[in-house]
Amino acid sequence: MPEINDILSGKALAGARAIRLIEENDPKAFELLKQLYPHSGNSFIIGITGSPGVGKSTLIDSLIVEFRKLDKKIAVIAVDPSSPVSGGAILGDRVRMQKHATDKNVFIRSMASRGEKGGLARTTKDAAIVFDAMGYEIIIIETVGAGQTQFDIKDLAHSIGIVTNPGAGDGIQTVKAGILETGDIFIVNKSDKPDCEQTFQQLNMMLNMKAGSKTNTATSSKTSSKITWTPKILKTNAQTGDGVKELADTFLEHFDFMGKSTALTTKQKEMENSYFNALLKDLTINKIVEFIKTSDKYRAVLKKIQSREIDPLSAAQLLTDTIIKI
Ligand SMILES: Nc1nc2c(ncn2[C@@H]2O[C@H](COP(=O)(O)OP(=O)(O)OP(=O)(O)O)[C@@H](O)[C@H]2O)c(=O)[nH]1
Ligand SMILES: [Mg+2]
Repeated sequence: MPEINDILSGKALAGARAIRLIEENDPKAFELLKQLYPHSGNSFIIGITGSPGVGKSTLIDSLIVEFRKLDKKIAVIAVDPSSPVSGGAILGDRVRMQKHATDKNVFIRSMASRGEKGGLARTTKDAAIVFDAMGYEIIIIETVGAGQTQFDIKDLAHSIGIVTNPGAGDGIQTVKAGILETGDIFIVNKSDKPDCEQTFQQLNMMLNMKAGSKTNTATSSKTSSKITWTPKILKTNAQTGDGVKELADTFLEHFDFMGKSTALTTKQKEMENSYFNALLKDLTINKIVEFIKTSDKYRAVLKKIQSREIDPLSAAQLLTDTIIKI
């Protein structure tokens, strides 16, 4: 098990060991995280999300350049990078972000889905705690898609950048996936491609419509005077770095904005709640199943399934309804 002090003093090897324990779902990781948690809560966590192949990794690579100019220590967690579009896979991401491989102030880690226990969201959160405790000022999480599960990028990051590309339909898709609500900064990447301006305008219109509908409902309530962040839209070329400085500045501006209002504290609380709920789910589920299995009812129902008196689906329903009555 890595030394806690080595992690806290930012030693890369100790950090890498901790992340490995998390990935392997080693019980030692749980104990380690308990000790690290009090030292976390200082990083600015950015989520970069968008469809496969929109250029998230390339953009992050360019963002690192900008953040390094500001002397920030950065960690990147690339979540489940397995898109078929770009050839996917962990190796691809490492290659794309390789120019920072020798910079000791940059830590890039890919994490693959294990499809078990709280899934990738919890593993990602665990890894973010390690990087946070190690003293990385900025943590960037790259994920494909947002708003699809109960515990996802909005529960992991303070600020969310949604990446799209120029071209018909992509803006519409964004809305369809219901992620318009989730984004703090919208990025039209691959600005070298045709129709960039059109996609920009399309997004702009959609965001204005959303803002308009919100204002209408807010005027009748006392919250109308509450200062809120207006989502920004930016155009970038991740390959040349065009517009990426503005993007880095906008992320920092958003963080600053949150810190000056109640938004940051509210967000932190939401993030903690989600993590706690995910942990609770993971820890209780096995216990409950084990408990149910010791009951006479379980045995009786099992017999009925075997004699085909009842189907397993109705049986599962019946059992959970009768045993768990809170
Ligand atoms: N023309 C152009 N190509 C770009 C730009 N940004 C990225 N690309 C290319 O788009 C392809 C996909 O880029 P990635 O950075 O791997 O995209 P991604 O969103 O991380 O992909 P996944 O992680 O697989 O979902 C690569 O071939 C990049 O070189 C850009 O601004 N302009
Ligand atoms: Mg990628």
